[in-house]
Amino acid sequence: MAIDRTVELSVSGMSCSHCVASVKEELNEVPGVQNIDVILKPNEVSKVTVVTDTGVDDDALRTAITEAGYELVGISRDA
Ligand SMILES: [Cu+2]
Repeated sequence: MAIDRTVELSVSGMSCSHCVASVKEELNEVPGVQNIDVILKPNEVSKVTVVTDTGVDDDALRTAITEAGYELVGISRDA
């Protein structure tokens, strides 16, 4: 049985649907990422929730956000 886990990313610098698409595109390339949900808060800190059933590396998530052109300002995980 797969255990879903979620990782919540706080991302600054996102302002429109194109930003959302860029972030999703980069995160989709990170190994272990199953699903991505974005709550866009233009010019504030947006919430990006990543679902994984295998676990995912924080540094890989950070790199993906940076490559999309935004800044990862926080990571929190379920227990
Ligand atoms: Cu944009």
